[in-house]
Amino acid sequence: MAKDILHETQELSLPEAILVYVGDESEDIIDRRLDELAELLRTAGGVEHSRLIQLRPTPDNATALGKGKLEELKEICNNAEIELIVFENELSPSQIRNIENAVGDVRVIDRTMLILDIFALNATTGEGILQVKLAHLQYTIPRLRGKGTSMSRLGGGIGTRGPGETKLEIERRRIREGMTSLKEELRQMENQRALRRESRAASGVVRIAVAGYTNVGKSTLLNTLTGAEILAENKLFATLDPTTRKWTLPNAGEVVLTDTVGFISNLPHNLVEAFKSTLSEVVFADVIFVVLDISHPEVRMQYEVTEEIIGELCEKNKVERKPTVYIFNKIDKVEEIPETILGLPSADSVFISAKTGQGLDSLIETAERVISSLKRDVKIRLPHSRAGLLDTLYKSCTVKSVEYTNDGIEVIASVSDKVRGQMRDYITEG
Ligand SMILES: Nc1nc2c(ncn2[C@@H]2O[C@H](COP(=O)(O)OP(=O)(O)OP(=O)(O)O)[C@@H](O)[C@H]2O)c(=O)[nH]1
Ligand SMILES: [Mg+2]
Repeated sequence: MAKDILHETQELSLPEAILVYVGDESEDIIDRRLDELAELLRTAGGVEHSRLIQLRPTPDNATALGKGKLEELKEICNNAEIELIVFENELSPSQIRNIENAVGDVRVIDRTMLILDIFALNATTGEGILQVKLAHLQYTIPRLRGKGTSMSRLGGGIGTRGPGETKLEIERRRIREGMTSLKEELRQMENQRALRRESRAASGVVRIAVAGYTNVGKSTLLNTLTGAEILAENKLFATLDPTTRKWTLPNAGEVVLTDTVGFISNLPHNLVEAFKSTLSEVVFADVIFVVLDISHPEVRMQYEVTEEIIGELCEKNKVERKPTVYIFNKIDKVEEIPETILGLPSADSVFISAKTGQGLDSLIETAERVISSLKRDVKIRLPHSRAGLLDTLYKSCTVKSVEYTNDGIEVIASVSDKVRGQMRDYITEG
């Protein structure tokens, strides 16, 4: 309910907008970037009015656009009564203010601010909302600082009036205090998350994380596989809060699947920081399902961004990259396998439609195969008469400790399902 109201006000406050790009990338790349920006705008409840592109190696320090283009922008805004301009480029606080001053009564935002807006709309749980708040505050502090410097420089002209220096100081302190307590609250939630994760790990149930670029169909897949009722819609970042559901496989038994927050290229740094606990769920799983949208022209970029983010998360959390199944989704939308996926992983990859159910058999088969090759810690007690089996263990798995006792040889080893089967009679735990 509250969310609906938010959506409505958002639609009212985000009317038609001009999308602006400054840079000198190729035409293709510019189109792609602006298409994605248009999708973000649509998700936030806005409508694209037109696009303005300025080809120049670097944005202008003061106004991002050059003089002529800025004039052009002003004219379009006046003629079409535009109230919002969204820059693809990251803008500094002073650039935003200068452009707003030059163009008139128009709100200027950049891609990061748009993404922050969408996150604010879509966060539903306590943790999600706190994470968004933190990201917002982290974004606000430098903006305030910018206002402060310009204030002292310009002496506070009309249209640049912000809080005075003292007020600004108070405001900044208030935000910093707010951030400290938010971080503390988040840290506690993160601890709870870690505890839940540990107890799941201890239970020995295989955990699978469903990861991938935003809007590729992760939630739809989870819903199809488990009968969950997670919101799935044609909007970016529909899911911000990880949801976990049981999934029963015919041969591998029960596993748990976790839906995760979608990735996007150039994920704003503030968001990565704020969402690091939720994002990290991906790399703590035993298996990763990387979902890709085979019908999307940018499927290769989706793949690259996903791999990059997972790699960074592994590094940050100091965990190994887990076995991965690549799921090319939305196969119902293409007539044949497109060339765009040439060179993308083909081992442990499947083609499916989460919507129609096509290909789910092969997903189940592949998942079971990957699960059965997973290694898990077990305790084994070998009778002295079977000491020879220790050799087998050394050869086929990772032996973590060996202790000779009167009752036999106590071994802790990380083993695959196959070895587990072979050692069945001697396993005492796990
Ligand atoms: N045609 C078709 N559409 C699909 C398929 N899977 C998902 N979709 C649609 O794609 C859109 C996005 O699906 P979601 O499941 O919300 O995607 P997501 O990856 O969870 O997205 P975020 O939570 O925003 O990151 C929805 O409109 C789905 O109906 C599919 O196999 N075929
Ligand atoms: Mg989702």
